[in-house]
Amino acid sequence: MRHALHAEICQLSSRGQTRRGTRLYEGLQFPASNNPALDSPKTMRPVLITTIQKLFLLCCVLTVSSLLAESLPPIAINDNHKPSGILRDGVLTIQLEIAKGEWHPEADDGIALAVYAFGEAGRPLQNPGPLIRVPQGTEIHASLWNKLPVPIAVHGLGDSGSDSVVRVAPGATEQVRFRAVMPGLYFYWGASDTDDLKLRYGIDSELTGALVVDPPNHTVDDDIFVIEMISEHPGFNSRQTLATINGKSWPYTERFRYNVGQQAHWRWINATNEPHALHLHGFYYRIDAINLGGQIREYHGDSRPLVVTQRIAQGDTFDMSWSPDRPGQWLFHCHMFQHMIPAIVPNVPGLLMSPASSDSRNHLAMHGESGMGQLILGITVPGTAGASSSVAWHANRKLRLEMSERAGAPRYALTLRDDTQPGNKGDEPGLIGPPIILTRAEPVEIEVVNRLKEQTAIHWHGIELESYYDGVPGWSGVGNQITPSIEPGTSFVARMTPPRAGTFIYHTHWHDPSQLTNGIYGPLIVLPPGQKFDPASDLTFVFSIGDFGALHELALINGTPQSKTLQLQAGKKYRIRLINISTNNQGMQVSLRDANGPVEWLNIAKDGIDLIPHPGKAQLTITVGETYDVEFSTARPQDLLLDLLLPAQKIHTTQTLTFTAQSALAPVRHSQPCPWLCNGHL
Ligand SMILES: [Cu+2]
Repeated sequence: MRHALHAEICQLSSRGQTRRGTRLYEGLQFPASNNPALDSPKTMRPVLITTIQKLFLLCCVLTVSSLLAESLPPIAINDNHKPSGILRDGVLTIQLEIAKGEWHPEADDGIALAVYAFGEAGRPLQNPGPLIRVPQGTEIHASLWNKLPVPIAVHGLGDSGSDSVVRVAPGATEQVRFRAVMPGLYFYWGASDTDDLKLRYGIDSELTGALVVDPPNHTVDDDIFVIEMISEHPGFNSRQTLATINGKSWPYTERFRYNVGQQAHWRWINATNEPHALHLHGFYYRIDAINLGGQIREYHGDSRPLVVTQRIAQGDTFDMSWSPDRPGQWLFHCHMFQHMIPAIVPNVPGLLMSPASSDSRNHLAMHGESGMGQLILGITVPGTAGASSSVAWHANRKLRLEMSERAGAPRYALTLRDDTQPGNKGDEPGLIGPPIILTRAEPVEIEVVNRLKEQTAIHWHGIELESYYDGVPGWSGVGNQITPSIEPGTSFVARMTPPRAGTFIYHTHWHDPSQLTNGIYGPLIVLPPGQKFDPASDLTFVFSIGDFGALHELALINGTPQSKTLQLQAGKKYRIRLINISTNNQGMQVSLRDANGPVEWLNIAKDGIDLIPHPGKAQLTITVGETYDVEFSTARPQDLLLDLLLPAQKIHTTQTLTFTAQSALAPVRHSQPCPWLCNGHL
């Protein structure tokens, strides 16, 4: 049975990758198991120690002692608020140094790691490196002194957008001169043995600094964030990662406090070897500019994309603006599971500073009651608890979302019942959570009932609601009213009045990947008032990654790796909602194709925000936490493939969409309960 399944789902993964998938889940569920110190044999054979062995041991002890004695200069954390160098008469002079230092990615007295870092002559090393920030037209005179015993190639110190590289031999100093031509957000970075940012992963991964060119007469009112990451190997799918924002990992990242109505301008640099999916809880944000590999695209006014999740590829940067209109505790974080759990210090040579750090390594992996770590920022918007929520709250609509366990995969079953509709006992559970259909501006209460043996929490992704109902246990809320986790046998009532119609997601915010790979998520669809949901023309495809035991990671469409053919009508217009709620992926590609490649569809919404409808190739890169809505129709009967490709994981699955002339379409009957949305005919 499993062999047949394996063959049919067209898995491209080799055995090696499958085994890596195994480690993924072992690593995620039991982060400490990635720690070789903990994987050491529990029993030891008695050993007869000879004189030679004694001498050898002595040498080892001496070597370790000398390593322990290695004293490195401290690396200061750089919040990117203070520009470096001396700016005089249109020329910025800066003396940069590159050396090895001691870095504390968590508490200042917490775990210590030995990494390469940039510094400015006469000042401590910094992570990220010194901020170079100049007005447009400034000439930059930089010197680079490499104090390391290895050569370093420094990229990005050149005319805006150019990929200049300066190679600095061990002990040497090089001079660079360039002009800041184009306003925008850039960065410079160094590496010891690669010229490809995507391949940088070891102790040189913290060699990054921001480079900002301001337009004339610019007033600085922004925050600049450099994302850096050390991983156990270059390229995709590292399961041991230490990712940081401006040199710190959550909960030690900078905290922000904004008043209701205050404007925030944030600027992000991805200097890591993986893309990220940056998601804001509770609010939308505007994209002001994107730097795609040196090409800056600016947006103005209302043409700025309005999103809740933005993908940022390796080497790219983007600028965003947002303003809170409700008080509470909010998060901004990477939605890739691996980058929002406590770091697992990668097993790369030279990183850990002392044997004692193996404890720290364990500590680093296990700390944090909420189970969160790495790429997360916390935001507090002060206000009064319940000021707006409890006053005159009344919901005509009351839903119950019940979670229970079941045998087999997926491990969890979700059912929805509408308490306001007498006799509604809910449908049979599908492979993922049922669609929750809400109406814009209609207050609703959703009671989340936990019949699992473990805690959980549900986040209403993309919905602008009160912080207390946002679903991050131990964090969301206002003042002393903080969202609890939903304990086994209890329930939590979430209130919301969705202000927009569109495609959203509900998903577990409990930091255990088994919930996210076993069905605790589903589509959240908000309709305009007066509109009825029509599953025959309104199709939802939820893309995710499933935990199928022996088969490891499988790409799923609506909860299944083996989608049934979907019978549709030629000549009929369909709204298609595309949702990515996978754990990790790098560039999930979704396309609708015939034998010649992607067909055309009409792009109509992203993250629940209507776009000016525009036709385009039916091919999208969708990152974790994004939703896209498109419209599609075909005049002639044909078979099309909805194709889901996760290139990094090398996994692939498809669903056939058969368009038949209207008269030829026979009614579809199901002999067994149909998994939710699996074929569009509920
Ligand atoms: Cu990420």
